[in-house]
Amino acid sequence: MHAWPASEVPALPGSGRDLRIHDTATGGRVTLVPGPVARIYVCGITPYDATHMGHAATYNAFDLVQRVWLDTKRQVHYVQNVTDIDDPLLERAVRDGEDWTALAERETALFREDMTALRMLPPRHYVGAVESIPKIVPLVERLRDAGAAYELEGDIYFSVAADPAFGSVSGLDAEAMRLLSAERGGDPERPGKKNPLDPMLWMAARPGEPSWDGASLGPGRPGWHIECVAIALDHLGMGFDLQGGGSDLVFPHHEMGASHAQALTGEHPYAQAYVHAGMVALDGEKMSKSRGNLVFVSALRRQGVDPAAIRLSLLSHHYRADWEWTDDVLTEAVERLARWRAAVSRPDGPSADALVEEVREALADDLDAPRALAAIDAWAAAQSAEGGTDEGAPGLVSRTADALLGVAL
Ligand code: 5CA
Ligand code: ZN
Repeated sequence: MHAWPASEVPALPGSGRDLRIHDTATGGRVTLVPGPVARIYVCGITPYDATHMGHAATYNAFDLVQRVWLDTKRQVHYVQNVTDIDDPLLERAVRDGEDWTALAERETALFREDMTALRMLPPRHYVGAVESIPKIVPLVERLRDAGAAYELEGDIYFSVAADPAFGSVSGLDAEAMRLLSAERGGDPERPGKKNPLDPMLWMAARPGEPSWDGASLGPGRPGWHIECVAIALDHLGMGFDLQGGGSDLVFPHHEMGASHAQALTGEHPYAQAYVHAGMVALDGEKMSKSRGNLVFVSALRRQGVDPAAIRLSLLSHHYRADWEWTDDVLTEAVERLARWRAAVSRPDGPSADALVEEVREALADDLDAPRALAAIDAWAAAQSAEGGTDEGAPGLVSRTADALLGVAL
């Protein structure tokens, strides 16, 4: 699959700082010190509806990670998937009497447009589940042949008992896992499983549903977690720097993904850090395609909202916080954007050297975007109150907002 075009990232004077970020697995901060090429995998969309503010907030968080790394002069090898075959996509296609491939292609195209408008840096590899099936099948066969997977009425399940480290990503107890598994695509009630939590790796073909050649597995389609593992191992390998997604993916998705990969390779860990963005809500409930309480990026763009203001709305919340989308959030962002643009449009201003360092430090400190915004707010306020004589300052502020926050002034 192709990704979307990259916006330019201006170089800043001096050099960036290493990222200290909250890791779900350890429950504390870790300092990530990647090699010259930082490796990140972020779980992509299931394309059955348009990009909502919750998705955008999650991708914003991991875009900041990339920008911090680029500022340290590293390259970034970023991989993202598209879950272009899964139950919710098929269910929506049936509901709307639409071909499921057409639905997935249309929504993926809209996602690319939204990401481009928001200046989210594209992944180097943007990979669909369907195109990955030839990579997934041999992994499932290997797990089965190693005794880490078993068959149940034609379906193949992963045995969580095969990974001694199972549970170390989420740190949840068995009961909490069971509840979340039932809520998030698992089938803990299905009789015959070795452990109720065991997730499906390969689903045997069902009448009326699409299926693919699974070699010795028989015709069917891939489970959700093995999809991301196959793509991440193919493009990044074990021990990559950061696995990202929203906090709704901690369990089962990222727990199971880590276990699949650890059982396959005998190595630990799958990722150096597991990083999760908070959930964005509307009217008190998590924004989700299944609930339908959505504010779409594309709808705001159609209404003429500047994408930079949408981006500032996202940046005004800490990525780990759960927060509520309201009209006021957007109104404040529109006002902030106007203040910043007025401040950088003058030929000179107060020195911005300290501001660059403050924004760098804020982001390196667990992606504290609100603190970064406050630093630029303070510069803009000083510019409007007393101005300054530094001719390079307005340009430097613009480049800082663009390079580190993805906001074009
Ligand atoms: N395709 C899978 C991941 S492999 C999936 O979860 N797709 S999704 O379309 O449901 O979500 C895409 C990304 O947005 C995931 O990282 C998910 O955690 C995140 N996300 C979904 N809803 C919200 C929300 N309300 N707030 C913040 N992030 C969200
Ligand atoms: Zn995923």
